[in-house]
This record gives sequence, C-alpha cells and structure tokens, in this order.
Amino acid sequence: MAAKKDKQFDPVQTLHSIEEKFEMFQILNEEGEIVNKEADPNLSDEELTELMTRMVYTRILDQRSISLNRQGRLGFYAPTAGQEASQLASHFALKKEDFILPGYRDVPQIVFHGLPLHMAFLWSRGHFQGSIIPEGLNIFMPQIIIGAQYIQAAGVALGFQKRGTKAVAMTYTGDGGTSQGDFYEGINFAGAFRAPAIFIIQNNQYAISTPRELQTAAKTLAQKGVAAGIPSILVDGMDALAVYAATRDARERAINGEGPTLIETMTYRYGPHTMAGDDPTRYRTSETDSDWEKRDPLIRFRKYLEGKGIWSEEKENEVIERAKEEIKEAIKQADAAPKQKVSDFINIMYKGDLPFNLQEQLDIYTAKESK
Ligand SMILES: Cc1ncc(C[n+]2csc(CCOP(=O)(O)OP(=O)(O)O)c2C)c(N)n1
Repeated sequence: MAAKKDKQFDPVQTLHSIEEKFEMFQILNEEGEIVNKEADPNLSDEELTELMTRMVYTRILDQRSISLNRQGRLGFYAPTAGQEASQLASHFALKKEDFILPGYRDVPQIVFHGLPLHMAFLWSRGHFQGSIIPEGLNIFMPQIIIGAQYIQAAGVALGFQKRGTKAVAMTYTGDGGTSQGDFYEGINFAGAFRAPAIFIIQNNQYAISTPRELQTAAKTLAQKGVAAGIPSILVDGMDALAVYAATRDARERAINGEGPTLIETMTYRYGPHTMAGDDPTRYRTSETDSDWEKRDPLIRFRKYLEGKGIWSEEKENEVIERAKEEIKEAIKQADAAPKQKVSDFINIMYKGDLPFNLQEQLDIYTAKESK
C-alpha cells in the first residue's frame, strides 16, 4: 500500500492542487485602482471611453426593457444589470468577423456586434422578423436551450478552421449551463480539434433559484476546462479590464491555431432571472445583493476613468439620454412591423412541398387571414 501514502498518487491531493491554481484574475479592484499592472491591457483613452459608454448604455437598456416588459410592450426578457463587464468587455475583444453564439441573457453583445435594436425587440416578442439575421452579421439569435450554443460554437469554430478563416466563435452560458451534457461535449470537441472557440461561463451565482454551491461539487467552473485539455481561467467578472484582457488573449491563441479557451467570469445578476415571475427575495438575501453591488462593474470603471480625467457626470448623462432616445426609436420601429400571422410560421419553416396536414392548416389559416 506504499502508493497510498505517497502523495503523488493521492487523488484528493491532485484535485486540491488543480483547484488551488484557479485564483481569480483581477486588474481593477473595487476602488477602481489598477492592482495588476503587468496585465493592464493598455487600452487607449478612446477605447476605454467606448467600453464605458457601452456598459452605461446596456444598464439603461436593461432598465427600459424591464419597464417595457411590464407595460406588455416586450415579450421574453432576461435582465442583465450587474453582468455588463462580463458581457460587454468580453465582446469588446472581438472583431466583426468573429461569430457570437449567445444565450438568452446576451442580447447586448449581439446588438453591439451590429444587430439593429428593433430586431432584438421583435425577437423578444417572438416575431419571426426578429430572427432574420442581416446578411454579413456573424451571430445566431439567443439560444433558449441551456448549453446548446456550446455545441454549435464548436461547430462554427471548426468551420472557421477548415476554411482557414482567421476568426473565432465565442459563446456564453451561465453557471447552471455547465451542468448540461452539451457544455461538456462542446468544450471537449473544440479541444480535440483545437478549434478557434472562446467559451464564456457567466457565473452569476444562480441558475434561476439554484445557488452555484448546489450546482456542482467543482470548486470553480473554470476547472471544468482542464478535463477537456483546454486553457481555462477564472476572472473577476465585475472587472471590465480583466474580462477584456482574458478574452483578448484567448482570441489571440485561437487565431494562432492554439485552440479554444474557457473563461469563467464571477458576476451577479441584480434583477430576477427573467421577467416571467421569479422572486429573487425567496432565494437571496439583501446582504448578498448589497455585497455584490459594492463590486459593481460600472462604479469601479467610472472611478478608474474619472481618475484618468476621461469621464464625467456630464458625459454619462449624454450617453443615458442617447440610449433612451435610441430605445424609444427602436420600439417604434418594432411596433411598425406587420402583425404576425400563423401562416407566416408555416411559410418560413418549410420550403418546397409541405406535408399534407400542414398544407391543410396553411390553407385554413391563409383563408382566415385574408378575410
Ligand atoms: C435544456 C434546458 N433545460 C432547462 C431549461 C429551463 N431553464 C431556463 S433558464 C435555466 C437556468 C439557467 O441558469 P444559468 O445557466 O446559470 O444561466 P443564467 O440564467 O443564470 O444566466 C433553466 C434551468 C432550459 N431552458 N433548457
């Protein structure tokens, strides 16, 4: 039984030593101070301002989307406040030619990739016009099936690799999503083929009401990448600079043929899971909420930019006003879309000959709708 005593062969020790390696990567602390100078991505003043602008815009979009949903003017909506650094700073490291495979909470990233906002609103309403992706825009509409986008991302990345396209496929899931089979299959496949993919896990601590601690025995979600043989990192998801730097490095590796990366961003959603009726006060305490609010991504980035003299209240108010104006316009545009017909669903789903029963239904609805 000598091997048992030998620490080298102790699986418990092996696990602990892997887990210990996953320390949280941070560049900007809660006070907006650089604490990891070597890792500072040295973004230009213009880039820093643009990133802040996008995060402020997204906070407003979230507030407006919640009230539009309450007024019955939007359909499905999954709140984003708290996750702006995880979402926008990761996207900030991408280029137009890169492909995004979002989950249902990741509307801001595809809007900043180029999806007209009124289309995101139509998608929320379940209107088919919201899912007709403009030519040349490298996105899929948000995935509702938890984890499915991880498999698709592996496929898109492999496609890029086979065509010799210098681009990456980036996808997002939540902490809960990492328990799905699709998650493991996606990262394993991409790892095996060294496909240029970036897998982001936005660990916002809850899968609806299930806390992260009950989700898995794994101490970090990032360490799940180890089994797939892919570089993995745990990042402070409230720190826009750290999220940006980690994603930029992942993109560089992918483009250089070094394969995929898994990034866990530690973050929090301030709002409910979706607007469909869950009540976060039943599964979270107000102390936990306020602990996380102190780490807010906008507060620390604002402090950092103000310290550099490149951000002000006046500037922020301009962004807020512009966001409100654009959201108002976009909802007007969404309202102007033609009322959706049942026949539309059948017509856009099938090309060519229809099965007889669907043809029957199409005839019935077409006749009804033409009255
Ligand atoms: C395959 C599948 N199972 C269950 C659901 C129902 N469902 C919707 S959201 C959700 C929780 C997801 O939590 P997480 O992955 O942590 O993402 P978050 O919503 O926190 O961003 C579940 C179980 C689903 N959409 N798809």
